[in-house]
Amino acid sequence: APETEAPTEVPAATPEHTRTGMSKASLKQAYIDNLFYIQGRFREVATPHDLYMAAAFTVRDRMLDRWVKSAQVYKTSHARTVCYLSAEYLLGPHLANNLVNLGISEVARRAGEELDLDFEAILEEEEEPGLGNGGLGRLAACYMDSLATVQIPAIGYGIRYEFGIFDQDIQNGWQVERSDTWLRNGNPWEIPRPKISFPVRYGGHTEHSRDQAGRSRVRWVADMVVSGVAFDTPVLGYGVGNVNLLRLWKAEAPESFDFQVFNVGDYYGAVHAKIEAETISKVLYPNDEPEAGKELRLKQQYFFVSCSIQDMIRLHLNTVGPLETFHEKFVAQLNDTHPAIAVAELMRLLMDDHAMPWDAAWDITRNTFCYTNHTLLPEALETWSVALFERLLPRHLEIIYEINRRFLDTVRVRYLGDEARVARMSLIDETGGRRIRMAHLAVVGSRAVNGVAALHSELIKTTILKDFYEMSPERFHNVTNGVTPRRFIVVSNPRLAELITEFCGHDRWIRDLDCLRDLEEHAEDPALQARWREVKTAAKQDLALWLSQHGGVVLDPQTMMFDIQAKRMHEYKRQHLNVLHIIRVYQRLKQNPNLGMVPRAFIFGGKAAPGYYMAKLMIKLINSVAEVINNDPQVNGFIRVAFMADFNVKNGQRLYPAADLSEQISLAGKEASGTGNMKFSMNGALTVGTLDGANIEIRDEVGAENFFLFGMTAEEVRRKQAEGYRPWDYYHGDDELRSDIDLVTSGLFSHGDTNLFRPLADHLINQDPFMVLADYRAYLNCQDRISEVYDRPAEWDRMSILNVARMGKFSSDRSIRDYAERIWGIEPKPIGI
Ligand code: F55
Repeated sequence: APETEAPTEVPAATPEHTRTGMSKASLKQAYIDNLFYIQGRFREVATPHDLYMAAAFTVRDRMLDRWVKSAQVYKTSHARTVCYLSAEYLLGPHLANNLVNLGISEVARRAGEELDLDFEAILEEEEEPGLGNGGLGRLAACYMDSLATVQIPAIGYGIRYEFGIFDQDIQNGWQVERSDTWLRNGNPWEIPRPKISFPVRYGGHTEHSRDQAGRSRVRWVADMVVSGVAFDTPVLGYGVGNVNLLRLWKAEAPESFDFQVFNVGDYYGAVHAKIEAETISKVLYPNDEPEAGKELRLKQQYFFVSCSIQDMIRLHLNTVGPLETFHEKFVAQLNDTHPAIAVAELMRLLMDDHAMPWDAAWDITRNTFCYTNHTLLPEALETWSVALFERLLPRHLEIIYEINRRFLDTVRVRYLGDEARVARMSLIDETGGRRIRMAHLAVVGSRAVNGVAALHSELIKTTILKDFYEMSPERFHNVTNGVTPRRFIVVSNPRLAELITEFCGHDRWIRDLDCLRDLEEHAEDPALQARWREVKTAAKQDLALWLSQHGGVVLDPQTMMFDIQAKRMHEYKRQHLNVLHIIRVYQRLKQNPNLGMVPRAFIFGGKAAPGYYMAKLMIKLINSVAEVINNDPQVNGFIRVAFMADFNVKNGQRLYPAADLSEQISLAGKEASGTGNMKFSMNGALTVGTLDGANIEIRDEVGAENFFLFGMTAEEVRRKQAEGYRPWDYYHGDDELRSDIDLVTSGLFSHGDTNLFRPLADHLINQDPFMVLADYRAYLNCQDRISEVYDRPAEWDRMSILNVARMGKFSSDRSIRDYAERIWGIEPKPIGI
């Protein structure tokens, strides 16, 4: 009888793509079906957006198989899991990336061709989820890709902002912000989980009492409650069966908050309360520095942290339990201090909701969290006023006070009589208004602390966390950042990927970036160099075409060196140093039109925080200089300036492949790591850079002779600042520098207005906190050397090949393995395809 027969097995010989619906024929059929059944369209009348949605659903369907299997394996094997807590995920478009990670880019492209689809146009149609500001948010996205690829069970927790980072327009040279409506047309990559939702409370007061056993218990009576609902996005590993989870929380008014129940007769008040709840996940704060005193920002942080910790506890109790082993099941990585309130929240949940005594709860908490610091800039260290905390999170304030009391007792015992040290280390800054130091909370509540590049991790120990390092040096680590080669080579630079594959073996290097070393022995091979140059020129052509269609600047990809600085606009990143170099070249050309220099396109991209006046003025300056230079026939055959509007992940992917020169010119000691530096170099750009952040390690890897170094070291910077830095002396001591700065305020770039750029110039001459003037001469000299080398193509190409060949270290797979081995103590859980 049929019932007794063994289930029909798919014969092992059947190719994998046929069994899993990934053959060309099944992709075509699935696509047509999705277009019809989900979008309700025939091919003939479908809009570009319909065509994109059908492609997205076709790909998503093919991820679900692996996703469900991963979830099963993770659950039944009680796998130890990493929870990455981050207020930001700067994901970038999913479609192309998921095709690559599924291993079906090629077959999908062919299926598309047979359906007469414009593949590139479909990819273009996707609105990227820009749920982050810059490096920190993009790092979280790279780490999600690598966690899955190196097969570590992980959940990324964050906020499902309805509006991500603003879209940037340039109008009359100024930045104009437009709101980012990425969800307008629906998001095919997420799966709403209305049943996975948690209450999050704010405000009110606490009530202290004792239970029957005489133990003290605390009840927090809040005066506002919102509900966090999970939205899940699967994250594929490359070439493996592992699929991890990105779980983002959306704030809603809880059902119990319904009109009748709470607000009889106050219809308006009820709707207002609902809107107030939904406001919490409405918009990403567009600053890459903390907003002082913004209540909504603290609400956002607590909102996603509380949902995430409640979810972790639920998962733990559903599987292994009991709560005493929570830290064996989970390790939670704090992406900077934005989620640091998690320390107090886990304590609260363990003690108040699960009746655990303080010591046991503290043990678990401290063994659960690890903290990554991303900045040394004092103004970027997050603090919250005690008053705000008391109003919003009264119970957490009590817990923080108690953590602090116990912690400071250990400091006092360790350093008898050193009350100055106690004050420095306190979680509460008592100088001025009382404020909670979130970095101190993160350090005290964590098992491990790390910086994001070797120099940065060293500087942490001697500056902002010096006292903590002295007390427990064994808890301090370095994990140098990395970026994913899937998105930043394979997806964004397919020509280069193909060329690399010829030398480094298909697939191998994409999973193990150290394999790029196989290129090294061919670095001087003229045949490879010629093809290398073709690949670069083709990418430059793509970019030039795109720029000419968006903004109108015409660049010559054949003759011009593409010199690119793309990153958030910030004084410490010194985009104005780059501008001073442009102005110097301009003046030289004006003095001698027959200079015979190497033609250059100076390309910029980057957003300024909407309230950061100086950064916005730098954008205006770049565009103003561009206008003059690009329209001056005496020079525009040699130099052109372009500002790419709306630098985001998608647009970044157009820039990295096309760069000859990568500008990484921050003042030494200020850029914690940088990650754009890695993306450029991996795509064959040479770097002009200071000894800052990961530049140092990039230079160590690629070789000092293949890196254009200039400027002071962090130590020299420290010394000069201690001696008293006087930018005024540089201004008066260097005729060319003075003439370049004076040209900025001469009115040449501002239609005669000598005041427009005055704040910028004055700030440089009088304060210059990031020592632009001190590094100016070294930078110019270095740029001259660069031009000379660019004039010798064989030498340049050799250097470029060696850069790519030696960038293996900067794969985020390596970073994640470092975390797994040195910090998390977690093993891969391989899942086959
Ligand atoms: C965002 C919000 C706040 Cl409140 C503060 C900072 C940020 C932010 O975006 N920071 C950021 O991007 N930091 C960068 O992190 C990168 C990843 O580690 C580093 O490479 C980079 O040096 C650092 O500036």
